[in-house]
Amino acid sequence: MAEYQNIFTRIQVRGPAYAGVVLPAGDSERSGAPRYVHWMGRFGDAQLGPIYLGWFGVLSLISGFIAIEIIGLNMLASVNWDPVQFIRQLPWLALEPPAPANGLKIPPLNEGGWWLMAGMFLTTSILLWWVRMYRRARALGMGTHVPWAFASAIWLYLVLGFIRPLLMGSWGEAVPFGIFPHLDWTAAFSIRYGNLFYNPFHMLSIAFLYGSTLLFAMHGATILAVSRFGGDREVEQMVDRGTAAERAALFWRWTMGFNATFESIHRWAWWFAVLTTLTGGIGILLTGTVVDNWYLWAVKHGVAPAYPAVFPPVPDPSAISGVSQ
Ligand code: 07D
Ligand code: 07D
Repeated sequence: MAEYQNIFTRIQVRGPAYAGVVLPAGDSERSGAPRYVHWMGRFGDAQLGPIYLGWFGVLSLISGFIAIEIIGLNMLASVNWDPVQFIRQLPWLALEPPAPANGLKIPPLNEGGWWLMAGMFLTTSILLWWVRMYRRARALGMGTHVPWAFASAIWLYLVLGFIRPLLMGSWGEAVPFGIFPHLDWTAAFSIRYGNLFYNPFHMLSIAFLYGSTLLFAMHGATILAVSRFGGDREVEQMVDRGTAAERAALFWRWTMGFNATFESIHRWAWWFAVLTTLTGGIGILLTGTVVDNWYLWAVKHGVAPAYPAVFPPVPDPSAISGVSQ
């Protein structure tokens, strides 16, 4: 028997196409005859379709399209409608939120109004996509773990672009659309509020983010390593622990003294991923609303040492004149 090596081998199991379980009355039909695409099978499942769109899906795609259209056309306008410069400069182009002085008023289109409109459409699109995910999970009789995990990401997104700007009383606090501009915003935000590293919720978010990658690597590797014993049939190994699960568990008990189970590892993964954006959103929400300077906060609470008296006092950036308030 040829040895089954699977670091690089991706097997493509191909049975008769399966349309899925019967959907509840009132749901629209799935569209498209199933096809097989070899190259899709290299990365995921080779079966393409049927796809379920439904009204929430269609409306979400329409609003997402409008949002991208508004962002793209504004960026194109910013390079004088020159398509070559648009492509060349794309990573640097931006659609910026209104200036801080505007507060929460609806600004003229060219002074942040387009940003507000794009944000509304993008948010509508994301929320409708969430509803679609929730409804599809229910329609299939599944748990709603995926939509709730997505909700955690949406929480951070809403805090960054909507909830916190509302609390701060200015759309100008929100994130611009654009690839590098949103990185500049991230760096500026950290500096403006006294270094985000000292925000304990940023610390927690980082620990969960790093933890997620570690867990993902450990879990993916473990399952691949025992798939020659049928370990990739994870659910069967959960309810009826076989030699694959025994070996996988023993491996981790040997190497680190503790092992998750075939079931619990997925709960670990779910919680780590979900907590990354959940704690992150809390950290951003507190910034500027409850805590104005994380470094000074950390000094006050004994997390960071104060600079020795030989240095001049550290000014609070918000107190420096010339900085937008
Ligand atoms: C791999 C799944 C696929 C998703 C992809 C992203 C768009 C944006 C729109 C040009 C893991 C699709 C991208 C639809 C195109 C326009 C207008 C997910 C995977 C491939 N960021 N961020 C990126 C977003 C924030 C930060 C990349 C979105 C915060 C840093 C991409 C949001 C802060 C770095 C991107 C968002 C922040 C990035 C790769 C929303 C703090 C990078 C993303 C909606 C959290 C990295 C040039 C990725 C990079 C990067 C998208 C929010 C920080 C463009 C949609 C405001 C430090 N971010 N980001 O792979 O290369 O995600 O930037 O909140 O270094 Mg960001
Ligand atoms: C953004 C959730 C929203 C996304 C949604 C997706 C579409 C596209 C496309 C289908 C990512 C919508 C999708 C519209 C559809 C297709 C193709 C999740 C998002 C709904 N930091 N930092 C974090 C680190 C520093 C700063 C989190 C590390 C500096 C700010 C994470 C370092 C400064 C914010 C993290 C570091 C700074 C963060 C993000 C190191 C900059 C945030 C978690 C080693 C100088 C965010 C509390 C995440 C946050 C955040 C990591 C450094 C600023 C753990 C490792 C000190 C302003 N940072 N950071 O999952 O939550 O994001 O902070 O230096 O807002 Mg940070």
